Amino acid sequence: MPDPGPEAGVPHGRATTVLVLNGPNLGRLGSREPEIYGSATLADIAAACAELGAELGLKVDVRQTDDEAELVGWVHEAAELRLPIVLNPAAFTHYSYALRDALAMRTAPLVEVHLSNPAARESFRHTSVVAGVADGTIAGFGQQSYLLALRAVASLLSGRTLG
Ligand code: CA2
Repeated sequence: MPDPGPEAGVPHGRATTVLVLNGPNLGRLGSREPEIYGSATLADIAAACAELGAELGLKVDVRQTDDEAELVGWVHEAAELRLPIVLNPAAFTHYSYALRDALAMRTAPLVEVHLSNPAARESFRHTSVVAGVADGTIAGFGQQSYLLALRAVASLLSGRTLG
């Protein structure tokens, strides 16, 4: 792939694209365990992200896969094009060093999100191998976690996050 240049992923009068990437089983949201994950489907979340993205001047590209290799491929794409990522790695959060290594190659903002609060659940969910390479993590707010993450990306892109 050709070098995307120093300004790739940064707006020039057109919206920056944010990849909103979702790992295994999240395509089945809304069907089971609403007390843990809420009743919104991934399509509902995608629609809410698109609406907020438009307000923030961001184009939102929501994807889901059950396949680790496909997710790693999308992260490579984001790294090459310098696109910001909002990522719910789902179960990959807790053990995918391949995903972590791919994420470590990127330079644009990365916000990890979870619908539930993994820290308040089983001990195997207390470790995120992704968190250490993310700009930050938002967890426990259902579909609002994604919207808060988009706001964090907008803030990071404008350089205002810690101000
Ligand atoms: O809370 C989150 O967003 C999680 O990333 C969800 C993952 C879980 O492994 C993480 O520890 C926390 C699980 C996603 C399962 O998706 C479902 C979809 C439909 C019905 C039930 C679960």
